[in-house]
Amino acid sequence: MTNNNPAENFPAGYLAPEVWSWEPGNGGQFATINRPVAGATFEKELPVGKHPLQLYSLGTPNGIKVTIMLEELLALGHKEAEYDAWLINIFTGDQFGSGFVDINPNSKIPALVDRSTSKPTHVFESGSILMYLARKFDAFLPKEHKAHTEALNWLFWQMGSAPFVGGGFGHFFLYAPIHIKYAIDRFAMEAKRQFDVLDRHLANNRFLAGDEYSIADMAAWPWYGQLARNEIYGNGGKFLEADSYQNVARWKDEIGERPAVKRGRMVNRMIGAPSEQLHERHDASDFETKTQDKI
Ligand SMILES: N[C@@H](CCC(=O)N[C@@H](CS)C(=O)NCC(=O)O)C(=O)O
Repeated sequence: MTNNNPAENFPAGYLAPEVWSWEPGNGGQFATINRPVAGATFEKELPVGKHPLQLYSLGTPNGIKVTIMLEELLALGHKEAEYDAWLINIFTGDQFGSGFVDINPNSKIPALVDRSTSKPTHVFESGSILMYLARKFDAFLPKEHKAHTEALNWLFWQMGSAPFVGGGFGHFFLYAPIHIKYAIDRFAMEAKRQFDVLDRHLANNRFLAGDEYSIADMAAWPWYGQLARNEIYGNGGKFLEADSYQNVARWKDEIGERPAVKRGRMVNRMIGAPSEQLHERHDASDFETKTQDKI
């Protein structure tokens, strides 16, 4: 702490103690579920469907990276990419059930189990899942040396940058119980800087790895594309003037038109128009028959 004058702190009078202690229920969106310790809080087996790939997720930006990839793989004709997508509602604490924690000890969606291997393979971290699927199906990760490296550069860039957009900007703009100018200014500046990084790169590149659409685009679009479409964090995209980044706008429109992207973003989605919410996906036909407006 650089400011040790409690009167100037927020809330006034606050002085950070030498050792932090947990006060549950600070009023924020995740206050009732987040804790400073890891591990399961209750016993619950996860359901298992008929397909080789079992996805346990929610239709957040990190979640739909994976459903977009799976839908793209299926669109390419990879039948072994068929999957069951089960809903993990992080707002009610499903991520702390023993079955989920067994797959992802970090208690965050998305988590994938590949049951086509001799023993089921557990995969967590959205970037790791994208790489796992790209390698398994030899798709959406360019082979040419430079493009391959660029795809991984931008994939890892996105994985490192997302917490500033989500946990930083999104949290303090939408989820925090109060608006703190300092926090919003700090993270809005960083989010805009990231948009500018993308915009300058996309001025000379159709996709993040160059000419080839790749897992790097699938990782970045759910964040920057959806933020620019004002589909996450309320009117956060407007607040950041995300539509002023014209190369990002061109890229987000092109990717947003892909049928697999349109399908992928519906899976495990719990907000927005009922016709765009497919809470669980077990069959390709579910997009026609099982959206929330039809059941
Ligand atoms: N780095 C992880 C982040 C995953 C993540 O933050 N997931 C959020 C939803 S987007 C979550 O499960 N939050 C639940 C919680 O924090 O308890 C990844 O990319 O997979």
